[in-house]
Amino acid sequence: MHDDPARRPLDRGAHDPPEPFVAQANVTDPDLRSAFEREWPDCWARAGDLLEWERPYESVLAGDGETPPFRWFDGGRLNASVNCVDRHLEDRKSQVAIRWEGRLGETRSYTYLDLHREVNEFAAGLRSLGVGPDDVVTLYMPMIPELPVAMLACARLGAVHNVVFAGFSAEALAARMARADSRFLVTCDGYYRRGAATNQKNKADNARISLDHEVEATVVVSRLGEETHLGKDQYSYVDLLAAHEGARVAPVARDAGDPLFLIYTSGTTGAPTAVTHTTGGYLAHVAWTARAVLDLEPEDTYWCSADIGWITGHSYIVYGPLALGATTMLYEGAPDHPERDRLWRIIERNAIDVFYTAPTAIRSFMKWGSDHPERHDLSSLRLLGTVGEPINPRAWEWYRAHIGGGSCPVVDTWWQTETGAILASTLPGTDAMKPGSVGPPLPGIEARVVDEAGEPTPPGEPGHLVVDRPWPGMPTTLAEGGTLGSTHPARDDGGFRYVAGDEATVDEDGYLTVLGRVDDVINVAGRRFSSMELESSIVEVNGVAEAAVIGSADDRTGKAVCAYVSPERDRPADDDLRARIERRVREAIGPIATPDAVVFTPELPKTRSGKIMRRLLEDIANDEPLGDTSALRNPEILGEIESTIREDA
Ligand code: 6R9
Repeated sequence: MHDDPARRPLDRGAHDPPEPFVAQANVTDPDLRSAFEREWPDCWARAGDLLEWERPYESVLAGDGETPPFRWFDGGRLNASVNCVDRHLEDRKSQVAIRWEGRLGETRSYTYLDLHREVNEFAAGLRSLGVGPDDVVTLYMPMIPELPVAMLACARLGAVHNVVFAGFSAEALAARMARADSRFLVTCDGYYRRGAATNQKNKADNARISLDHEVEATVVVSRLGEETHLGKDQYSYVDLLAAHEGARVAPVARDAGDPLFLIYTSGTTGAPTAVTHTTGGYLAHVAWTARAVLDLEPEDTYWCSADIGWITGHSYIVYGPLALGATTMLYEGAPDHPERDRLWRIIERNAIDVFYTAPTAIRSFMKWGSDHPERHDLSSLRLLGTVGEPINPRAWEWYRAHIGGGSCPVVDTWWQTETGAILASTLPGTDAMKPGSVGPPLPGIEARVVDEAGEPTPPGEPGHLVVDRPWPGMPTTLAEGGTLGSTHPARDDGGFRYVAGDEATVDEDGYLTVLGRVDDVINVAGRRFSSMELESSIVEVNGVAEAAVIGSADDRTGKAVCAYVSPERDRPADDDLRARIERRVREAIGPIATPDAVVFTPELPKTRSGKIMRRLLEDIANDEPLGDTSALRNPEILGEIESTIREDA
């Protein structure tokens, strides 16, 4: 795409796609974006046609594409489990579909044939317990193969799954079951966390007791292999499979717009809310992006290190890779157990082709040092991806050099629980990569940056990231014409607009840089700073691993910059480091942004999916009562930070 020097992005540090990669890439047509533009919305047939339909769709998008309801693949009927399992039997029944590595180092592999058998048997089991189309089945399990099996078994029956992250409390589980009116639960006896066994069944029982409605059936997977007491309406997973050995369940054909699952948003800024994703539009969108952005092919062994409890795991551990017939890796453990090279060991042993992870993980890898990946042969890797937060250019370069050996493209993919699938990213076979920028909107996606009045911002000027056209993976609320999150700034002409709640800029090449959540913008004396630009300048300082920047109340400037900094391994957190941080911010951004306070902390507070929770740091800095901490993974760090601040004061 950038052979013509005039079209080459001017930015220092841009990387062209490596030639050996391009030679084999799934998408290499430099004009794909304009083809999508010309053919919109029919261009999305490229996604729909990756699926097997029981009844073909009549139109890619019914109606004028401007006014809801938006019916993607209208008239089409399909079953998601057929698309992720049955249809691969002909060509690759003996190929591994799911390869699992447990916390204690155990491994298990399911071929597509194995997966087909177990999904059918479990679907038969669920059906015998009364599960039918549109019933909501809550799945409360760690990263074990029974979780994707249960998801696909629900899909086979036309039931709607509701995965709740295994680390959530009984109370959080109960709230999510109550809101979904979910009368079926699949859980496990327990699982290992940091070397110790946790009692998951206990949490599930407590949730059940606190619910106002009755739970008709609970299925318990034995992960620990110990004797578990099963009460009334409780069933053992293996017994249920045995009772339905060899059973075949006819897949229930669903309308393209019928729900496949519901899932809760991550809740970095507000309370988590549920969104529902569709069977046809969602599956087509995740399959297409897994193919075009992650470059997946059926021969690939692919690993996304997210948890299935989050949207990333739904879309890019389970549905995307399995729809394409690839081998998807499932890892139950922690990245630093027993050693800090655990992930690199897994990549080496399984010859992983494509690896997808989050900036928070990459920052940890940097903190732990490059000697860990250097001890392993990572040459099987062809492409790297990242998702979840803005990635600082320094972390991006580290990832490319130390994990990708300098020869893998790195795709920085922007999307959300609400969008279901990737909406913005470079296409690795055609687009130059700019570290820190996610790249252009995907073909067929009308993502843009607008100001408070709703008008497109000039290049480099921050504004609201919005999506001005429907997309196949959109959730049912938006498809039906409802709203999600903020509706400001709306379009003048009243046309479709989804306001993503992120702040972004766009450059002359149409590349988007996501700066962070709109709520995390800091206004110092009338100048708006994004957390991302300040944090990026701080992590450029030698010795800094991670930083989170928030605004603390200031009489003079309205807000003052307060930086929480976590130093690199074995580096001192001293006045010298503090001075270098202040100097760097002054140089990179300007004196007005110089931090008023630099607080050192061994860790930053993060959600269970690894996103920095700046809202809580803001509460601490402003001496306010802490807001909702239920989404936090490391609540104990807040107390430490509070006492550090008080000692310093
Ligand atoms: C998939 C997922 C969504 C929020 C989103 C944005 C942030 C995700 C990003 C990114 C910068 C990227 N985000 N990808 N920010 N660059 N490549 O993470 O979904 O948990 O709902 O979070 O994550 O702020 O709005 P979800």
